[in-house]
Amino acid sequence: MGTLLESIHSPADLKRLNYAQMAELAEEIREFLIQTLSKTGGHLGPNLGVVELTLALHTVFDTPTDKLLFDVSHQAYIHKILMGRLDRFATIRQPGGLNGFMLRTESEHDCYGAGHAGTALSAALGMAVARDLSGGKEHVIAVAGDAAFTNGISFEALNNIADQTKRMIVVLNDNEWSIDRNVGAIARYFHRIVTNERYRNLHDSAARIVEKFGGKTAVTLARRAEEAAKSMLWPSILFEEFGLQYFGPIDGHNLPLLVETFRFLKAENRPVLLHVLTQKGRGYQPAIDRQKKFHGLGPYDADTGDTKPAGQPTYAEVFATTLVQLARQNEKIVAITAAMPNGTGLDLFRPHFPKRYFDVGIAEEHAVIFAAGMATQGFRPVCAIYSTFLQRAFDPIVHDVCLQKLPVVFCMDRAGLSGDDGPTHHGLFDISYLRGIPEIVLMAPKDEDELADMMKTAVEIPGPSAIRYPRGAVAGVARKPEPQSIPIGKAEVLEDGSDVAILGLGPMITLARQLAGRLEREGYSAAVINPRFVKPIDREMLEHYARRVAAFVTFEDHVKMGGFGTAVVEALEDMGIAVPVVRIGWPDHFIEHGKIDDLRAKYGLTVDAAQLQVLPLLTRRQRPALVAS
Ligand SMILES: Cc1ncc(C[n+]2csc(CCOP(=O)(O)OP(=O)(O)O)c2C)c(N)n1
Repeated sequence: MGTLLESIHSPADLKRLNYAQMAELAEEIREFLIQTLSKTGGHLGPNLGVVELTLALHTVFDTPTDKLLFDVSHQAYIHKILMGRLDRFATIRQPGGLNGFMLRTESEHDCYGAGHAGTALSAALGMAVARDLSGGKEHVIAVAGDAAFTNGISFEALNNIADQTKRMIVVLNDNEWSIDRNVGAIARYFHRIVTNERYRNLHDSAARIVEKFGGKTAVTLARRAEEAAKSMLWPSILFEEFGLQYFGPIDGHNLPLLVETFRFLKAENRPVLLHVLTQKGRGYQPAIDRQKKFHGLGPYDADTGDTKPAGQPTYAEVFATTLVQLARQNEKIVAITAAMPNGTGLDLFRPHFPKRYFDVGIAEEHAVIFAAGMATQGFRPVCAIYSTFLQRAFDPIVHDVCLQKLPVVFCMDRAGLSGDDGPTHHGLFDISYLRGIPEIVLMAPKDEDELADMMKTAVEIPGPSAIRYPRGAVAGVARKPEPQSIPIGKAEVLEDGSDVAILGLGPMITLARQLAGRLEREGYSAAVINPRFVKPIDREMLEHYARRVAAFVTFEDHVKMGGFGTAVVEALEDMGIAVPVVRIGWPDHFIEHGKIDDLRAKYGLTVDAAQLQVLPLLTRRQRPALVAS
């Protein structure tokens, strides 16, 4: 690690540097990021793009007094490094270490936590208005990527900003990429501004002025910066109509230009938007060449950027290849993603059916209502949206899809604990938020073969349906050449038994099997059941076992509250049956980031914990005949 970086302990240390030192520091930070993240994994590309931008922001503004927000905040690593977390940075995304996003509990410099896109402008406006009401003087700056402007909330905020405050700075960090290429009219609009010759000339001459005078006396600098900024000022119709003064586009890697521009904007008494052009992956060729991969990735070889070859396919890949199979048989099937073609696997579907593939941008609510519209016209939309991001679309699911009984299929990847990304990304609430909605069929496959069967079933259901499956590698079972539909609302009994019925939802069936094995060895007869359906739940199966067993055990990778186990309890209660249910799932609080196995052990999602809870219930029943076997 270079000496300059080590010498930065506070915002004041940063402010003492001249431009040459800042440029040196920027290079040190890049090298530090490339090396450190090669071991931990993380959002390398986005952070390499905002090194100079973050340095400039922290040079001009004073956090924690001034409020600096990053949209999504996956690009806030440099902010963390500069704001007191250099020593711990190697722990990022590691158990017990720094979170990969901004966290209010992690530092006073993290004024707002995030992980989902589109929140920075609204939250910043809230802070600016709070400041105005309480007579404060601080600055509020929201940094948002170009893809964040494909999100409705950003525009809802823009619609409000000029009416509510006179002082707020929005920085549009435009690198032309979302995770994939940014899409839609807004992306094209930004592109037109950037490629417009007139803008280019203006900003080139502005950059020359600032470069020429950078380093001279403060008075000269201030005057020249103002001239530079004014010469860059060129009304961008869109933002001007929203009442924000538009500046830019400026080179987001030119430190003096950034610093002087922020100094100028700091003195403005009107809401402003600065359009900054950056390059994702700047300074690291593997990240520039492989933009999608380096948006966010696991450990890699720092010299080559290579990662370990994947072993088993992922659930996302099985989802995508199955959808191709199904789409061949049914021309009404269309696929929709909200800016996640890569993560959901739909980029494998796109080349087969380019006209039946839709990336709507980071716009989950729109994605769902758009699907509803297509469904009214006889299409079979399949919305591939992570469990955590589908939270955004709760009302469209209720109001547009389910209320109208429209046959939209929700394929929820990353359902269950997401691991390293932490609480903003864990998919632990989808059963709770979907289960209470009338009309929806909710399923969870135990393995990849069943995922394919459930997808076939889902596209045949005349109403809404949802399938939840986890992040990462599949179970590795044999696959049927063609998926088969399964009977709706019917569980699959894998092993019959008469003392205890163990239900393992989705891949949690593995824990159910392990528990059954242990209990069998203790002399109990254990049934192992793959519930398949959370809704409609198989009441016949529950009633059948309720008459025979002393207890049920449910395993789910979901919060217990409102989850699958709760559905079992409710169904038994409705049937007037009193059999104890040991529910194994996540407790009623937000789970931190970490390794999945460690967190399961910590929070009792284990066979040991289940055994401990269920044994007393079985012992009380006293079954000597079985104990003897
Ligand atoms: C609501 C929501 N949907 C999807 C995502 C997944 N996601 C994380 S970052 C990202 C792209 C962000 O692009 P941009 O804002 O332009 O920032 P960049 O990474 O290019 O710096 C997406 C789609 C998310 N975080 N939140």
